[in-house]
Amino acid sequence: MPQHKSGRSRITPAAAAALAMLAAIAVVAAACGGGKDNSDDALTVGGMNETVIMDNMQFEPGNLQVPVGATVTFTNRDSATHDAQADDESWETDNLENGDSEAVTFDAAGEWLYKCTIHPAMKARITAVEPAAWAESND
Ligand SMILES: [Cu+2]
Repeated sequence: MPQHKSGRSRITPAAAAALAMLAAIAVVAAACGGGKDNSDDALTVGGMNETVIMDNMQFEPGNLQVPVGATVTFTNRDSATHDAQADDESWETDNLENGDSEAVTFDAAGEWLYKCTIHPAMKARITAVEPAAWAESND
């Protein structure tokens, strides 16, 4: 039997500190990695004034259709700070804390996938359609 060499396999204080730091980073990374992609949820057909709630690391409704000219108000009800930014960066909100809201008006037809830049896995979709198309999908 090889003689146990005292200290050889013990964790040094520096190593322990490094491990503690890695554990802390892992916790933060897990928090930052949160978020759910709701962009392919069943379509919600909305009107001229709609609200998208940010809560539980999700946008709700996640797949919203509005008529051209509609205003969508993003409201954060989560403990985490969120924003909303179109993937093509044609529109975005400021960082919204719990209780904050910001309105975005959709003046042109289009379809936008968007995300929270703080939690990029938190994704959703907004489609703005001409009123005739909106009425059709609303039948
Ligand atoms: Cu977020």
